[in-house]
Amino acid sequence: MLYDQALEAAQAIRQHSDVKPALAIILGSGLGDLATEIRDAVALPYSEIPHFAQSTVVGHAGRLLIGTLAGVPVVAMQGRFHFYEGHPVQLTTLPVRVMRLLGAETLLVSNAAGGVNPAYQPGHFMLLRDHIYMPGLAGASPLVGPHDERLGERFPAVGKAYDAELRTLAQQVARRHPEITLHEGVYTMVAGPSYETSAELNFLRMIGTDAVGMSTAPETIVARQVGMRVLGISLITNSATGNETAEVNHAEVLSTADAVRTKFAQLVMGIVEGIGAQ
Ligand code: 6GU
Repeated sequence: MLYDQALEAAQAIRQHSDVKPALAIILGSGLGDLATEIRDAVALPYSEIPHFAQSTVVGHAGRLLIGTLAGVPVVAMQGRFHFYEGHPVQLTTLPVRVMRLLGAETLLVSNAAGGVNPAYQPGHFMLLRDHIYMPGLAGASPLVGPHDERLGERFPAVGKAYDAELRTLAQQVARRHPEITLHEGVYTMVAGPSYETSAELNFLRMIGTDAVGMSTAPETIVARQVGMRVLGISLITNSATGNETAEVNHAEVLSTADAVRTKFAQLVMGIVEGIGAQ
């Protein structure tokens, strides 16, 4: 059972650290650097955690860190599991259940995304106000399967999945850093791993997408099922309007992430400090 797997993983992790994290962080493509800011960190490769899959993507390290960030006890995933790697979606979100079992009550989830809103430029950030979960609408939800009461509700409400108070906090932090542009918008998750065609981008824009990526929505849904507050941040790595001259590629995604890593660290550190003060 999924719940027993999560429990076994949490118990194995507790053998290595007795820190009880208040906050869980998922670091997206190229954003894993923030992990170096975690103090007194215990780092566990996913291969050492029962039931964890392996992260197979360049730019994703594949380890769990437990320590303190800006004075707040945290558990952080440096690298995540994607549906497009061939893992069942229930498995890609298992770490969220595990981090909740370790004690985390809030999830800060980040990703690299394409900017569909024409005002979004590479290097800008976007807070997720809401999401459209394309694979989930079509049946690939992490909550599909036999129900076990220990997992949470069978039919969780996700209408207000992204916490308004945490978004306000993030906006306040961004205002202290004039070099950071922080939008707020709708993230659409597609399964990938191919990027979108021009026609698909047209469609995504018509349905209200501001940024498009290949992760996050299933993790948010599971986090809501287990009762966590969620803050989602996209780094806009490229413009995905369908009118651009050059096609997007993974190297471009990583190089934009690399160029803004200091801004991302400032934003997240400020948010974590604010969460610590709550
Ligand atoms: Cl343009 N599309 C998708 N699906 N994911 C992305 C992206 C685009 N840019 C970064 N990640």
